[in-house]
Amino acid sequence: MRFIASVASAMLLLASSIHAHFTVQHPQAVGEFKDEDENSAPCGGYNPRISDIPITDFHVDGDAIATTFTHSTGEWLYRMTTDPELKSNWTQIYPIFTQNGGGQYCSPHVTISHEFIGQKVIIGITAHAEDGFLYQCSGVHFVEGTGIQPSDCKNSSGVTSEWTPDSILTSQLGHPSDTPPSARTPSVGASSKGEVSKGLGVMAIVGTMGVVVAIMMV
Ligand SMILES: [Cu+2]
Repeated sequence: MRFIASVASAMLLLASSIHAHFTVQHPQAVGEFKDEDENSAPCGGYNPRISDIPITDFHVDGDAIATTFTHSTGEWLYRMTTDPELKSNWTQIYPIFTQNGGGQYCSPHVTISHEFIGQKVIIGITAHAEDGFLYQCSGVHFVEGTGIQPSDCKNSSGVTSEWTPDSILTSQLGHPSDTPPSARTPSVGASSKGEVSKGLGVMAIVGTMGVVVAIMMV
């Protein structure tokens, strides 16, 4: 009996460690950490209001972002937004990279444009792991200067990283519906734009007819 119980608890422990995805050490993550909600955008099952959360000073000339990853490989995107609703305006603040090897990873010198000094924003830390996108957020106040590197800003042994263009992660930036079409396709001329919208109109009509036919058939 006792043997079965200890095996069961060991398996439970193993299962819980497998599902931890990742945690954030710096800057302090906001909200209660909920493992099962970590795949929910933008912050892992939590919608922080910048006025209600702990805020950490983040030095624009270089400060640390540190995480602990339970997967053996994945891509990372650090982003930020000044949108209080956290719905749009996500801007990349560091090159996307691949982490090989699980465990601690620290980017000691993430820099921010000086135009944001004095602002309080949400930094989003997003991982693209084998089980999909995973999200955490931190509330920061951008201040002048360079931060003192925290003592736990280090990589676990055997962890390596390399810059990776990850187009799937890039889709987590901005917000497509907030971008006017002209800004999305600056090279399209006025006349061809007309053709495009005419084409879209036909597609919309065909689509509507399809729906009507589908309804009639039901
Ligand atoms: Cu995971």
